[in-house]
Amino acid sequence: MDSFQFFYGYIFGFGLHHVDFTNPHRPRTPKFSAHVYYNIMQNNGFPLTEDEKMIYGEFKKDFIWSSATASYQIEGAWRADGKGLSIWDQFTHTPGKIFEHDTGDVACNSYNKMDDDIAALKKVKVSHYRFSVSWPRVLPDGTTKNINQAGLNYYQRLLDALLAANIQPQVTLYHWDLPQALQDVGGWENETIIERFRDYADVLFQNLGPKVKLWITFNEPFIITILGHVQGAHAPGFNDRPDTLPYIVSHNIIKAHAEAWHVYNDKYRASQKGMVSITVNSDWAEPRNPYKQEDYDAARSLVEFYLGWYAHPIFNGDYSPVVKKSVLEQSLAGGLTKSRLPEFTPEEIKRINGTYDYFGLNHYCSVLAFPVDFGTTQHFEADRGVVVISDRTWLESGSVWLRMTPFGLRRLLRFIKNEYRNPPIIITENGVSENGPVDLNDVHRKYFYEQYINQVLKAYLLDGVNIIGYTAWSLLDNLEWAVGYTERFGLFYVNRSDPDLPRTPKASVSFYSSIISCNGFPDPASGPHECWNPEPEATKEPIPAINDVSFLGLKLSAEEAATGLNATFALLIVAVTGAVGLSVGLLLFNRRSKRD
Ligand code: PNW
Repeated sequence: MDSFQFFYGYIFGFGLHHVDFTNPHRPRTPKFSAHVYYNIMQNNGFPLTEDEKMIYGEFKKDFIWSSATASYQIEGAWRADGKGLSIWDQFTHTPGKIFEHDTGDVACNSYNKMDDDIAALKKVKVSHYRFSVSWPRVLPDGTTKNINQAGLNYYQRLLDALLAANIQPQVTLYHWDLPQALQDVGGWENETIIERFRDYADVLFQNLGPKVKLWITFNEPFIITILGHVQGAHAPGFNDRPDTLPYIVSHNIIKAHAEAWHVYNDKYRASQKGMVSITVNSDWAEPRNPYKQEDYDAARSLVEFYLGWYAHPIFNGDYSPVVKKSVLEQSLAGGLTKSRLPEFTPEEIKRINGTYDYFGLNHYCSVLAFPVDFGTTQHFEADRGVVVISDRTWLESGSVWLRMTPFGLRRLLRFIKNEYRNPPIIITENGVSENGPVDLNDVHRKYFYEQYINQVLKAYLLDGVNIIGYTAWSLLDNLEWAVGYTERFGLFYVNRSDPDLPRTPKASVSFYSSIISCNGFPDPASGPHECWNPEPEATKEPIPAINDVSFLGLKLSAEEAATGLNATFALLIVAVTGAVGLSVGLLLFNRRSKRD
């Protein structure tokens, strides 16, 4: 209990119980820590919580099991066969934008390595493959004035190869590679883009539609808006109007989505019988302090401004009341007479509402939210009024923004069920990265997929969420946007130091493939199960080091070559003769001592 602390008297309370020293009876009250300690003693340790316990069971029949990529991240062939330039070609070729000046010029060369990609998909045993179409490959200047048949042919060949392998396509129309020609006239800021996007969608539905049953109009409007038009970390790289630009861009994206959906609905649905929707991404947010109502409100606000920004107009009609209220109040606080959030007309609300055939969700992680008053600042962040942090006990990944928080996926799925009247949900992305040395035995990814997919199973079996599909991001290590090739999300490792860019399965491949074969998690108590057959470790093939280089006829890692070069230069200053021999000697010594 709190007691006398010598020099400090009674100002520090070390106790599990608070003692009221102003009261002559010295009453004792247990603090929260007393309850925590009591539970530890009761349990004789730390048993798994309900959240952490695995459940066993199967997903729906005909569940969609998929893996995903995106055109700019894998295709390469940036100027092949009449392709136009995209804003990502422009952005990656602008000095200082991408880590180590990486570009998608070659990427995984999937434009020329279709067979390898199909072989990889077969190895994972997915039922579906999610890829995106490069708009400027099909329409080089973004408009239908000039349709690039060679570009269309590539996607036709890909669809044929997938169907021949009994893999169904999920096609994304827009995964961020806007034709540069359209950016030159204002990109997503210019509302004529709504028509341009509708026409582009029409071309794809007409030409590819007979072979496609699942369409995604936009991938992650939030990231397009915030990273591309508020922070400037993604193409087109704007950060000069964080008060208005995000709202204008998002407004046009939502309308463009709706128009594309209507084109499909009016012209193609009857004959092609597919489904069209949008993929929104969202973190899940918990209150930083679970004893503060303001933190609950902040967590709610975060999700409303993330998922809800797009989902509310499309699934419920109009912007969410939380978003409307916050942007209006902050606009007025800044001395404006009306909200910076554009309004939909009643006709527009009607036209947008209901333009979905399922709910496409990308999810990676959760955060802890709390409110911050930004005063009169006119900025998207100030409108939202929320700051987020992570819990340091959450496992890290190869990306700073991504910590492993499987529990959040189930909660987000439940939120979608309750908020948007239980739509069918396809998880169109979920995955984890590593960076640094290559280790094909990716235990962290196996753990990630096991834990996250198990939470999806709980959402389905215990919460009645109508989940119809799951997609692992990503099939291949690929260009991770502004961080280049350093953060690797792939089920397959792509050796970039070999010009052939070979794909090698990581251990997670056979693990994910077992979940797919079992359509869930079979109970080990009733086993063994034939479907559950993950290989204990990744292939024993030698692991190629990244950036292998030749130095004096030796095959060395970049690091070793640098040691050799430095030694060579240093010794050259002292004496030219013998320097090379000595540096090679040093190098070999260095290598051996590392091995030892
Ligand atoms: C998604 N964040 O992007 C994209 O759809 C993929 O192209 C990408 O490779 C993948 O996730 C992994 O990053 C995101 O900062 C980018 O929260 C950033 C965030 C989330 C998703």
